[in-house]
Amino acid sequence: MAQNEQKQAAAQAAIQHIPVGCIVGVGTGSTANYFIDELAKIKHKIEGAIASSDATAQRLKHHGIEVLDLNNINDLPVYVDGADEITEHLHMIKGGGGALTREKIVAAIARKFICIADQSKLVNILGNFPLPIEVIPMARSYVAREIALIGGQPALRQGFTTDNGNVILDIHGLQIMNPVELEATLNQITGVVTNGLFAKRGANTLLLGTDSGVRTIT
Ligand code: ABF
Repeated sequence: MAQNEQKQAAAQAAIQHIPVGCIVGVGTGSTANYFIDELAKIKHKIEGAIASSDATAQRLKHHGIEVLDLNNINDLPVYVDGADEITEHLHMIKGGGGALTREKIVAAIARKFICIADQSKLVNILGNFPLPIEVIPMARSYVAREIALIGGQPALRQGFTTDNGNVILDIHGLQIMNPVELEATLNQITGVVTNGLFAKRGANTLLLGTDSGVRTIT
């Protein structure tokens, strides 16, 4: 199966995990886009969606799926999103698309996080994919220096502003042996809004599109 077919197969498999009548958290990226297209086919069976980015909100609305305000709901049964890297422990690097902060907020509220991905995303150790960090613009240089002190090589994502008006530093050169600890350490740096490690709150289930079908890891 080609990579896009693997993404689509994972997205199709996720539909089986959507309870009838519920509000669905929806992620960002090409794999999430396949999921939105599948969700559109069952839109009469859901109450609406929470979007993790402006781009996702637009795509949902284009399909006629109602986009709700997260502040007006108090229960989100399920969130479906992709990842840039994921381990068998279901720890992830996310944020390659720059939507990490909203993704992390939706993930925090969701009772169940289902990650959908093609087989290239499964890794033994996180860090080959540069770890994105969303930073308040005036703190950019300070945060970059702090990251260098812990052994990372930060690079400003050129020409990019997040949906929240901030910048992204992509950290290269990390081999992340303890994702839960590093996630907390990075959050302690003043000026950091969010980092792209989803370890404290990882995924509950991974639906991995592979050459031999969709593999489920829980
Ligand atoms: C989002 O989309 C991100 O957190 C991650 O950066 C990206 C994965 O994109 P794709 O599905 O296009 O590989 O889930």
